[in-house]
Amino acid sequence: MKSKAIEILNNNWRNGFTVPSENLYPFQWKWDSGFTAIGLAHFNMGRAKKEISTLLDAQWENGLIPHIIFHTKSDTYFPGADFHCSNLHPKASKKYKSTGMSQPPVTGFVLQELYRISKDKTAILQYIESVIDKVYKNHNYLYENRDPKNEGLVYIYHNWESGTDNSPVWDTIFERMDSPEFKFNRKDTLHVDASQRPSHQEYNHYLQIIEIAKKYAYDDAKIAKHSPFLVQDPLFNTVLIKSNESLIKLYKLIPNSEKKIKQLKNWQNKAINRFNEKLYNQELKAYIYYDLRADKAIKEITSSSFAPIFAKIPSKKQVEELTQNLMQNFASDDYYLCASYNPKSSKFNPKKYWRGPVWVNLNWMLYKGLKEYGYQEIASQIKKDTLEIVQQEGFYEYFDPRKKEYTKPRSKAYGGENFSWTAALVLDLLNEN
Ligand code: 2M8
Repeated sequence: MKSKAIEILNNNWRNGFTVPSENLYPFQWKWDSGFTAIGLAHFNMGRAKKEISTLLDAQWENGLIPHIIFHTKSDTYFPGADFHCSNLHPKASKKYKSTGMSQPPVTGFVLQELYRISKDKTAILQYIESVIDKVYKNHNYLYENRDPKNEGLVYIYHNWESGTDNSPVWDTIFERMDSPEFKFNRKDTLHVDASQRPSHQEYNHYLQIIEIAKKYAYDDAKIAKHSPFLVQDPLFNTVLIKSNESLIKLYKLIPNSEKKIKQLKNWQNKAINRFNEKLYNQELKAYIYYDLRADKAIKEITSSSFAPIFAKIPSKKQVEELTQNLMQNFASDDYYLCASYNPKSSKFNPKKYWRGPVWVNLNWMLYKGLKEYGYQEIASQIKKDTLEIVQQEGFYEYFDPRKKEYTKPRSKAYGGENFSWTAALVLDLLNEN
């Protein structure tokens, strides 16, 4: 399994960065890049560093790190740089074409992972010193521009910023939108069966939100006022909090960092308190989403509802409730951990992208968090489930959570093949003692 994972990462390497999956995703994606660097670090630290440096090189002058960096031309993906027109923003990267939105800010905790994995702590610390301020600047951008009510929680303005693109959570937002019918040719469905991808109507909404952002030249304050999609997402905020914590730990190893540590701690305290106050739902015993445009909570349980375990956000009581919920509703004897959407809901679709399938990056985060809290048994089950489905099906993008399907001969793995973060994170799990 290890050698296959390395082979995939080698094949997906493109002279400075890794594509998530050939043809389906032919550019550099922000959070994919971070997860991939963790895998690369196990066999080629130079490449792991290069992956992160390339990503950070595309940072905008205002601190935003874009969600896609279009390093090369490709006609296998839509929408490309010409649709996004991110150069409408005066502080967009002049060096690279990119989208005008971001993705979960993984880079902080990824640097800490590189430090953990590296055998040469002096050399890796030297590297971290050379890039860490860019990551800090990214967090500063988020708190200054994505938190209009100064709550300590940042918003996302597009479902693509969440990383969980077509989660049923966004349905109520799209129902409120009156998006036009765009004329475009889908490219994703040339590579993957349409039943495993978002619908055409959903793409109309995705494109419409971008059109609105373009109308305001990607200005954050105007987006906060006018975007039909404005959400405090538990996953995005979890990742930011986890990365804050990593930056604090790493800055402690770097001289003259007191001011930044102080600021990070301020962000962190405020964020964790507000997160628990606003996003923990006592009745559902899970973290939920907040729709800032409608000014109300979206009470849905997804794998993101458990993600705060990764950043030590829940109290002991909350983590007990969360794990009971996870085991009762998402595990039982019938499902592999962890479905991306509540398997007991009528909208659960075990094959369709973020509406049900298991994703390795979410499993990896849950595994790490549960272990830290001392839930060794559930953590081990997540690791075992992850390795079992990949072993049986291959390094796919997402997997069917229904165990009984695995007794049948047809494929239970969906989306892109030879998927980079699946390979990278499986490699990380396999390299653990
Ligand atoms: C998926 O999203 C892209 C748009 O960003 C797409 O469907 O075209 C998501 O799973 C996202 O989380 C991921 O980063 C990206 C590349 O793997 O693919």
